[in-house]
This record gives sequence, structure tokens and C-alpha cells, in this order.
Amino acid sequence: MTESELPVQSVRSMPSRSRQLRALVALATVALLSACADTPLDTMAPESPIANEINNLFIGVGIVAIIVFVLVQGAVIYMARRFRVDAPDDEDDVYPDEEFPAQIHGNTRLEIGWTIVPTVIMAIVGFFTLGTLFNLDDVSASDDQQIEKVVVVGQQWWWEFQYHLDDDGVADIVTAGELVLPVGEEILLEVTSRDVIHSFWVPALNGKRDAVPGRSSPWTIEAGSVGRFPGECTEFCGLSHAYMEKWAVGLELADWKTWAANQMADATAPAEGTDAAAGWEVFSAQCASCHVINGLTSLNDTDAVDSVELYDGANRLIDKQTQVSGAAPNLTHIASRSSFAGGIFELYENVDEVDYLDLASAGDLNRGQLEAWIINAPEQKANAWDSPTGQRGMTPFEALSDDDVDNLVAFLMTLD
Ligand code: HEC
Ligand SMILES: [Cu+2]
Repeated sequence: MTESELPVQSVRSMPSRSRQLRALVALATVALLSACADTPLDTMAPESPIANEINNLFIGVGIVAIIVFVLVQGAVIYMARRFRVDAPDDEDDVYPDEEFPAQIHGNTRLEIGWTIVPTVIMAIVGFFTLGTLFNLDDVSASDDQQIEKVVVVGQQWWWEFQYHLDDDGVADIVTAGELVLPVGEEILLEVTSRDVIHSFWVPALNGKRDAVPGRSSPWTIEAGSVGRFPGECTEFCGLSHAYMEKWAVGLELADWKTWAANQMADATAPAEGTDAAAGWEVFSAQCASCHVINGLTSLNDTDAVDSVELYDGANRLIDKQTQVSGAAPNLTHIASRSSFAGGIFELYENVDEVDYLDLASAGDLNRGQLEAWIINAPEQKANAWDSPTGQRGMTPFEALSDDDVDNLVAFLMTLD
């Protein structure tokens, strides 16, 4: 480059830098606004040791990044102003014949400096990052846990949780939408999928792990405190990806044991002559082809669940265990859950006021939403029930009479 070109160059670069500045301001504004928004998925509100570690790493690296950013941008702004060349007042004017500083070619000390300093910074950041990564990858759970492992199965568009309380290979509890955990125990998860790739994430409790069909990815989760912690699917998985939520629920150990004992019990048939019994009849005819209720239904609606031939259609896991639903949430204890349909609707209106274990007895049923779901699920949550290339989700049941729907709800509410 010849010396005479330099002033023109520096003037030309000015609009692009101001555009850059404007973009930066816009970005910062968006970042600030989104930080202020009341988002339920708060990545900076850790409720477990490992989530705490991730958060600390994030803050540490963030501080380093902010310092580097301020120094570099400060230097850029300083130099831009210090060595600015004023444009001529008049268009016909040529640029003033500036005096140029001495032109140099390379500066060994500077170059060594700006190689070493970033290397040292990255080494420090890398040291802490790797430490956290190794901790995250360490999925060895201790032996004296309540739960051997939970197989987490993602599918369009909800999560199934198969609890193995011992190592006999048979799931002891199968539930959907809510992962209930004893506080303070790091539980082993095996994350997988029945169809496409999903990603399991409960930000308050741990980072993400992809759910890949045909693969079982180990992961851990620990609830550090009692509470309900929201989670989202974080790998785009089709139509209702945005409505594929879940909840992790932390319970004190004694409460968790009560919960688990209840979940392991079969459902009992409703007393004859009741609305619930009428609902069970409708359920057997309309719903049992997809939904399992331990002790009451089977997939082919002939025998009790222990003789079930489990669903083995295209793209689904073939699983010979009893109690494992193949295509739809296991409803054996639906009334004990706080939410339904992939965690997007609250089953009870007062979930935050009632103890989790008391929901079925003291919960204020969100009846309108549950009925709307039964009558036309795809309208409540887009799905692909009529897709010619692979049906997903619950079918609409608009032909049900009002009585049928009332009776179905009465029946479902006996499943606590
Ligand atoms: C074609 C299979 C199919 C049939 C038939 C079916 N469902 Fe479903 N149902 C599903 C699927 C799949 C889901 C999960 C949908 C989601 O969350 O996206 C579901 C979810 C539900 C849920 C919420 C469960 C939870 O834990 O989130 C309830 C309650 C329910 N169905 C009730 C019924 C009733 C009552 C009937 C009969 C009138 C019925 N279903 C018939 C497939 C079916
Ligand atoms: Cu998804």
C-alpha cells in the first residue's frame, strides 16, 4: 500500500465502524432485555452442585471476557480518535497532506506479547473449563442411592421416565412429563429417544444431554432442594418442539419414598355404577389402544398389563418390559402429576400452593384444559396424528358426548 492511499482508507473505514457500533449497541440492548424478561428457564439460578459449578464457570469466563472486551474495544476507540484524519470541508478539497508517523515493519516484542498474553488467558480459562467438563462427564453415581437409574426417553413431543430402582433390568415406575427426585442424591440417567434427536435440559439442575435414537447417553441429575424445576427440549425436533417441556421435582427423601411406593402400585378399578366406572368403559374403547394403565389395560385391550405385547411399530423401541408404554404416556398415576401434555398445561390450578404429594387430594383441577385436551388434543398442541408418513401424538375425539368426557375425567381423577 502506498502512503497516499492511507488517508482515504481510514476515512472509508469510518461508516463501517459506526455500523459496527450500532450493531453492538443493539446486541447489548437485546441481551439486557432478555435478561430482564421473566423467563422460567433461568440458567443462572442453580439448584444443584453441578449446576452451581456450571454457573460459576460461566460467571468467571464472563468476567474475563468482559475485561478483554473492554480493553480491546477501548484500545480500538482510543486509536480511532487519536489517529483520526478529518475529512475536508469542501468536496473539491483534497485531503490534507498529513504528516505520517514513522512506518514500521514488525515489532518482535509486541508480537511475542500479543501471542503470549492471549495464550495465558485461554490456558487459565481452559483449565477451569476442562475441570468442569470432566466433572460433568463423571456419571458414576454412588451405590446407596434410592434409584439405580432413570431411562429418559424423548419422543415427539413429550418425555417418558422409566425408573429402575434395582438392577433387574425391569422398569419399576414409568411416568411422563415429571421426573421426581429425592433431594440431595445424584441420580444416573440414560438418555435416549424413540424417534428423532431431542435434548434433555433442566437448567437449574444440570446442563444438556442429547437424546439420540438407538443410543443411550449417560447423564446425571440432582435436585439440590425441594421444588419444581422447569425443563425444555433443546434440540429442534419438529412441529411441537417448543411445547416439549418437562418438570423435575425435588422431594425430601421420606416424601420421595411415599411417592415411589404409590407410583409402583397398580391402579384399581373404579366401583361399579360410578361415573368413573362409566369413564373406564369409554377409556377401554377409545383410549387403551395407546395408553397403558397398570393393572387395568393393555395395549391390545385384552389382558392385564403383564401380558402386554408392547408396541413395536416403526421407529419405536421394542421393549418387552411390562409397564412401559410404547406410544403414549402411561396414565396409571396421571392424577398425581402437576402437569400434562409434555408439561405445558397445569393439571391443577393451585400447583404452587399445594404440596406435590397432596395434589391429587387438594389440587384444584384445571378441568377446562383437561377436557379440551381430551376432546381435541391436536388443537391444544399441534401434532401429527394424521400424518401419512408416521403418526405422532393423540388423536382428536370430537365425537365424545359431554357425558363421556365428564366420565373420562372422573375416571382419570381416580388414577392418583
Ligand atoms: C393414538 C394414540 C392415543 C389415543 C387413542 C389416546 N391418546 Fe392420550 N395421548 C397420546 C399421546 C401420544 C399423548 C402425549 C401427547 C403429548 O404430550 O404431546 C397423550 C396424552 C394424554 C394425556 C396427558 C398425559 C400426560 O401425562 O401428559 C391424557 C390425560 C390423555 N392422553 C388422555 C387420553 C384419553 C382420555 C384418551 C381417550 C379418549 C386418549 N388419551 C386417547 C396418545 C393417545
Ligand atoms: Cu425438541
